[in-house]
Amino acid sequence: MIKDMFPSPLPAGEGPGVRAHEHPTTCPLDCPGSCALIVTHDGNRISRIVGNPAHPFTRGVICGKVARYGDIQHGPRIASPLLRHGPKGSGSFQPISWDEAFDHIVARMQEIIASLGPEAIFPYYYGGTMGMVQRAACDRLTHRAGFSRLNKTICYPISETGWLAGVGRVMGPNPIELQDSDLIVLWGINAVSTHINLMPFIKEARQRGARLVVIDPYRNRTARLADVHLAIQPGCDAALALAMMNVIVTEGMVDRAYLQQRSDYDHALEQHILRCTPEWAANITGLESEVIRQLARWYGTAQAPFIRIGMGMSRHANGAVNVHAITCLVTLTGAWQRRGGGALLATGDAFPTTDAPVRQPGWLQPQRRLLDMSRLGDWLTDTTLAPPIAMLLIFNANPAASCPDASRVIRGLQRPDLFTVVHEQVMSDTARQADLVLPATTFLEHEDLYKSYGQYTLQHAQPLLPPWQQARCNHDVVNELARRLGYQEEPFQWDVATMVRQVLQASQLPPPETWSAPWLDFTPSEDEAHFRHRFGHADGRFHFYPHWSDANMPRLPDHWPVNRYDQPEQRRRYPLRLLLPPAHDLLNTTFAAAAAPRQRHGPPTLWLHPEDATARGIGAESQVTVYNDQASLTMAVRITTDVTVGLCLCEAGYLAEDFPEGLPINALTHASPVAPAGGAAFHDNCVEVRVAQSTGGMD
Ligand SMILES: Nc1nc2c(c(=O)[nH]1)N[C@H]1C(S)=C(S)[C@@H](COP(=O)(O)OP(=O)(O)OC[C@H]3O[C@@H](n4cnc5c(=O)[nH]c(N)nc54)[C@H](O)[C@@H]3O)O[C@H]1N2
Ligand SMILES: Nc1nc2c(c(=O)[nH]1)N[C@H]1C(S)=C(S)[C@@H](COP(=O)(O)OP(=O)(O)OC[C@H]3O[C@@H](n4cnc5c(=O)[nH]c(N)nc54)[C@H](O)[C@@H]3O)O[C@H]1N2
Ligand SMILES: [Mo]
Repeated sequence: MIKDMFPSPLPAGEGPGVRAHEHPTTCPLDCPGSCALIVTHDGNRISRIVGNPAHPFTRGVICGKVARYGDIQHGPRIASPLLRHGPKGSGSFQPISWDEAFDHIVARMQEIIASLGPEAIFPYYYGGTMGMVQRAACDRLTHRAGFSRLNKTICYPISETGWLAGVGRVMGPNPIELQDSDLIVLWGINAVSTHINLMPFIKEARQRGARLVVIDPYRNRTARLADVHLAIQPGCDAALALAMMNVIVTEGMVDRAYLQQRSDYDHALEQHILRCTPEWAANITGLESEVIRQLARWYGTAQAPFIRIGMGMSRHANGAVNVHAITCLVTLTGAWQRRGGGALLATGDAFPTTDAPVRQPGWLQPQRRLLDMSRLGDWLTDTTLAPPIAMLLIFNANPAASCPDASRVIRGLQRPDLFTVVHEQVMSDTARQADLVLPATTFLEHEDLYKSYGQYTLQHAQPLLPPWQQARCNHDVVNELARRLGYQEEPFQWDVATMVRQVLQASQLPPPETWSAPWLDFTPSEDEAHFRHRFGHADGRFHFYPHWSDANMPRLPDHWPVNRYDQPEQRRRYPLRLLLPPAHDLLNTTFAAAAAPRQRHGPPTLWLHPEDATARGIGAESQVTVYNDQASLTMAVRITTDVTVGLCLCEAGYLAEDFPEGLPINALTHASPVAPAGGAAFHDNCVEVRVAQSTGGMD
């Protein structure tokens, strides 16, 4: 019956890897895997979610979070539009109809447009769903109406600018080639937690004798599996890469013919590398010079070394410079050329797709201001911003918890003159602060196309279940709002299925009915993926000399000491560095509102080295208060050598209600702009820690 309501391009029970009563779909979450899933359900409830064994990258492997997506699908959801009726943030709402909700929003929008102009309205979205149709739907309304535009910096641009500076194109060897590598370096990526699909390929390579090296400031789940874990100090990766380059030059492991043909390498650069000795880097990175030498020798003599660069390592003020330096190392030995070798950050530029029908860039009014999403707290609280933000329209994002300087974001959300609309599945920290909450469908309830950023397939997924209660999808909400504002353009009349087909047509791709599987494979040829004939820049060469748009950035690959910890005043007042990496059982803050994943994740806990604990009189049973200029948060402590002296961390994703202070973990992060393109330095924090007062002092 459901099948008739929601016809599938491949009827249930058909298609590669799929049996009767099983339905193919795609994980919509913001993760490089974009896993192909198979869902078993009875028309209302899902009973099983597994990876699709026939998908060339997923190969049946998915993470535990998504296997238990029922936690969200059938957990407490927003059932109907809700209008605030207590004070902001009190969580007190009354159900209203969709009609009333649209009337409220449209009346308020018209009032704001008339009094302050359309730029006073700021639509904000991010990673709740990565679907091409649903995710950015509100952009076409932004462009048509002239609202403030969103600069999407929160995740990717720091690493992207670092990668593009050298390579010029965002793609690289197929990650499946990890299985053909003889030296795998996971550099600032916690793959066991954030990209599980890499692990089977790595396992295969190791069975054939490959080594696994993990470069990460703490012993995370991935580091535990490694042959060697290098516990580098945060924000120092360029120093390590340069010192490895130094050893490779001095010990004659450079591929000079390749450098000459494919790069701008020159004598001046070599002189610079010769100054960056392992001893120099040891001082900066906290690693021993002999360890650096050994790693460089392994790297320089490996047949096919593959470096998977994580976005995590880029979340520092100097992140782009560090990513660029790693790609320089790969070029020095010519490792790019060889099957199983090279490096990968992301895959986006391999796709021939355009989302122009969804976002309608042609309607863009270029004079409209562009606001860096990572600085939302500033925009909401800056009294000089003209016009001020009078309405926030939030889709698939939870900025009250996921944005840096979260306490400022929350202060902003509590402004009495701000009207906040949040389209959500669950009562997130942001929804709680809203004036109006709208119920959103899940990926099991709406159609979409999914482009991956960690592998090379484009996937199509049909809805498998009817929308729960009154939930509506992003696409439909945006189109209804636009129509009520009087916009007549055709894209505002299209339904989701039409939009999917428009996107495919604009991308010169066939409609999904004609696909032989729920995916199309855009894996580049091996020559293209390994940049064998050219890199992405106009001159076809790899650029050791980056052309940063910000003149303050170093002209050569170099260690660039601009992080918080590099400022003596910060270091004096807040001597511990704090990392806030993603949690294994959550996805950013998705799942944090559901009971079972929350329980698995456990209460907020600070990982602290025994020496740092002793110096502060902190014992295993203590509650600790972690503080800096931005905030003060109380949590449990785990005293462990999984972190080095001077470093502490809390695996993130926590919500405001998880702390006695009522603020989310990102209250401890700062939102200073990151060069050259904006973004959030989530791991660049200095803090001090003391025993929490409520525990009654020292133990
Ligand atoms: N379970 C889970 N999976 C996720 C997510 C999640 O929240 N939870 N988030 C998803 C999203 S949106 C993204 S963008 C990806 C991100 O996934 P990854 O690219 O893996 O990035 P992170 O997990 O943020 O950080 C990876 C590691 O970088 C380390 N790191 C921090 N600073 C440095 C440094 O200066 N140098 C080095 N070498 N390492 C450093 C951290 O300690 C961490 O272990 O994961 C996706 N997958
Ligand atoms: N401390 C720290 N903070 C971080 C990071 C970190 O490593 N450390 N990582 C950062 C990164 S990489 C990212 S990408 C950002 C992500 O930050 P956000 O984009 O805010 O992602 P989430 O926190 O997962 O919140 C997404 C919300 O969208 C909702 N949602 C899901 N699907 C839909 C849908 O179809 N429609 C609508 N309307 N809503 C939907 C979910 O219920 C969820 O509440 O977080 C950043 N924050
Ligand atoms: Mo992300």
